[in-house]
Amino acid sequence: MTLIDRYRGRLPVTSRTPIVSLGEGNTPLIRADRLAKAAGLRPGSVHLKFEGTNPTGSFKDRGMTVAMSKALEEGSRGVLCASTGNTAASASAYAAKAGLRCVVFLPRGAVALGKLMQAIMHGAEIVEVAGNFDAALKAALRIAAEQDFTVVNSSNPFRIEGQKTAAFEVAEVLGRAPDFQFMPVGNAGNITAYWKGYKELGGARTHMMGFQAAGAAPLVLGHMVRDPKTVATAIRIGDPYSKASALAARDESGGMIGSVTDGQILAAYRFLAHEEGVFCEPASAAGVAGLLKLARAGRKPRGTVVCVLTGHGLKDPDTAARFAPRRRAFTPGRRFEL
Ligand code: AN7
Repeated sequence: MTLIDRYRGRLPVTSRTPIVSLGEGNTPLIRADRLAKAAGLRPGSVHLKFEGTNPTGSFKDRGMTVAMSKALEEGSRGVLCASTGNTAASASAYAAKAGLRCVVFLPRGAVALGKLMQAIMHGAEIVEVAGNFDAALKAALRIAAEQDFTVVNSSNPFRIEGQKTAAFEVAEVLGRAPDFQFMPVGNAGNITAYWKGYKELGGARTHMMGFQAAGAAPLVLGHMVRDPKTVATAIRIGDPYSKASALAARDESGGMIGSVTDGQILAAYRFLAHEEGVFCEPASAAGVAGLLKLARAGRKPRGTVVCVLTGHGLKDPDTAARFAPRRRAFTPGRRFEL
């Protein structure tokens, strides 16, 4: 069953909406006892919502199935987005499936290799922007409005509607919403979507704990960042579109939005792959880095904890390659000691 069919009653679709699906959603919630131990928490209290198993390898697919289905229903002439990579990869694939034109505005030199390859293979029209994501988004919104293209960034409310289904899945598996949720924050659509999802389930109780990279932390600093910098290119965003709803999620839930350094992000990224067997992309590890940072400062969460891992590690082979281990040589015919 498609994600839209599974949650049809809670999504803005009708029997006339043509569904564009690639088999998104229904991602695993993985018990993470080594992570729990590292954070000083009880076994069984920490889970990873691994969104890397979505069709294009990120959570964007949940929103894209709804946004693309609605674009098709509305007779759109084409879709357009600005992206740090994952939105572009997802839009490219779903537009290919829908048979719609897809134009992606990408910050030059700042998109992980795997994401760029996805956009290329799905036949998107790629526009290189001489500037960062914030400049690309501004241009994309203006050009799409002028020329009547459908924007499939998270400014499109159908994206948020689709992405809130992840909260439903988490609550279904746990039997109720978690006490704490740790997640990365970039353009701030996903924290907005999860909070909407938990609220729709009633009795919202999950503390929303969002983490930005220290070099790209406008929601922590309280002002936009002109030249955002971080190894986690997915969240290299200085002026988040959904900042108001992200701050509302933080305040309504009694949560926080904090920052983690690139060193903390890469340590969490490596820990998850090494100790939990889950390979996510660097940005995805920001929430886990935040959990470990708070735990080390003696601010341990109580109850059940979910960390959202937003994208697959294979998206960004160049960052993984930095961790090249010692390699041993084998010569055929010689004995090899294990
Ligand atoms: C892996 O693709 O903004 O806070 O243009 O790819 O909802 O923006 C990606 C964001 C977290 C942040 N993790 O989510 C884009 C883009 C990964 C991401 C985020 C992104 P939002």
